[in-house]
Amino acid sequence: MADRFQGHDYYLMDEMLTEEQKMIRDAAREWLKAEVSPIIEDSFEDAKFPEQIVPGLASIGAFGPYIPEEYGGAGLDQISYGLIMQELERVDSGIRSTASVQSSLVMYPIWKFGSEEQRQKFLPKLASGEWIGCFGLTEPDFGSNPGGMLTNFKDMGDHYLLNGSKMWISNSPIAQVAVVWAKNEEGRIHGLLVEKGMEGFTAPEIKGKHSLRASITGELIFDNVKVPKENLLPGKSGLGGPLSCLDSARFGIAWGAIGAAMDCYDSALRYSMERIQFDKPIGAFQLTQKKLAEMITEITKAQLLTFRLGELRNEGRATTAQISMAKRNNVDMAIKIAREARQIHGGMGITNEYSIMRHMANLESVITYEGTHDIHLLITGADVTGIPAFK
Ligand code: TGC
Ligand code: FAD
Repeated sequence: MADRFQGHDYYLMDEMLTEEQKMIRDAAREWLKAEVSPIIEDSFEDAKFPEQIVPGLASIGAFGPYIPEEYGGAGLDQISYGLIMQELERVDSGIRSTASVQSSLVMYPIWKFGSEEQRQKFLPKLASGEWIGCFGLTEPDFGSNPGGMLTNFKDMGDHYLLNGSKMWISNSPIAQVAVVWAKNEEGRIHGLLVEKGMEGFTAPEIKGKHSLRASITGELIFDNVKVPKENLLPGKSGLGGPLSCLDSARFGIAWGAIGAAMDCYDSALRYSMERIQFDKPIGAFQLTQKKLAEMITEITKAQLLTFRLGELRNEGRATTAQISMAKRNNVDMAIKIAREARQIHGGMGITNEYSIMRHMANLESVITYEGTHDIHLLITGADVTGIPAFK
């Protein structure tokens, strides 16, 4: 079915965007409608990441939107980055995932913590999509608690020897480079750039996902991998390294979730005008109107929250806890809207003629990765009380 999506801007927030921000958003929307909407249901059904869209993703600035142009990035501000993530997730969370990982979890740490040689070697290839990257933090026994990780490396004089494994890694089977977080002999966490083809390094795919099927997910297995010393990220050690990357990715997800919610609302609004029951469009019934009115209210609140967060991030003032609040609120909002939109579509809502079930299934991953719904609540709780309740 043709992509008939129209954006929703109840509080005239476009007036707060610059001409450049609107242009970037509209260009992304147009490209996605033409190139990704027609294939996304098949990609989801086949559980296959559509690798042919990678150059197009690069062309709309989805890889490293805020990375400086000297490294191949688009040099954009944080609101532009957010708007691109919104447009990507409006079509599919898995496509946004690919771009989030590439930008905020691979390019960001290389840019922020890498040496100049590492920036020159990796960033332009990642920005153009010639290389895909992945980010290995989670382990089979350490998800919400990454600080407990077992993956480790030893200093062997002329190289490091890396052992361990990572689980649930977006893009890993197709990645040329993995940013891997591992402990040194003193137990201090560092980032290592592990490249495809290094002996002892494999990245098998995780199959059987009922969610995020258009994104490829895998493991990372390190069996005595010799990592050259120049592949250690020199600029940061400790859990704060990966956690600061998560700040950037979670910010993008907060915007992305608005895209998924808008798509569900847009579809439900149109369907409620076109579907006739009891001789009336179902949108004429109060119960349908209640659903639609609550959806647009929640979307509008999320847009305002997230726009302000974008301003704070542009000024370098957004806190981790503020980002957590937006990620948690917006993903929860989007999942609830997807469920309500599915009801408005009746039986048709469960089919692949509409994007609703795909969004709903995808959002089950989004509410878990990058910090679960409850972990983000605890981050807010710790922030307002000063008492961390994680342990
Ligand atoms: P905690 O003691 O709070 O902090 C440890 C050290 O890190 C520092 N820190 C930060 N630094 C920079 N930026 C931040 N946002 C930071 N947050 C904390 C902190 O100051 C401390 O530094 P130091 O020098 O004292 O060592 O850490 P904790 O072990 O108590 O854990 C806190 C908790 C639970 C909030 C954290 O571990 C957490 O966020 N857990 C959730 C894990 C998670 O989100 N994993 C995501 C994996 S990646 C992913 O899912 C990608 S999905 C693909 C896609 O995006 O599409
Ligand atoms: P657990 O940590 O075992 O949590 C299980 C449940 O326990 C949750 O409900 C959680 O909220 C709850 N819980 C845990 N601790 C507490 C606590 N202290 N208090 C209260 N409740 C608690 N990781 C990467 O590193 N890179 C990636 O690219 C990546 N991509 C992913 C892609 C997909 C599709 C998925 C599903 C996951 C991905 N992840 C990735 C991993 C993701 O970040 C983790 O799944 C997430 O952090 C949760 O970890 P877990 O699954 O081990 O759940």
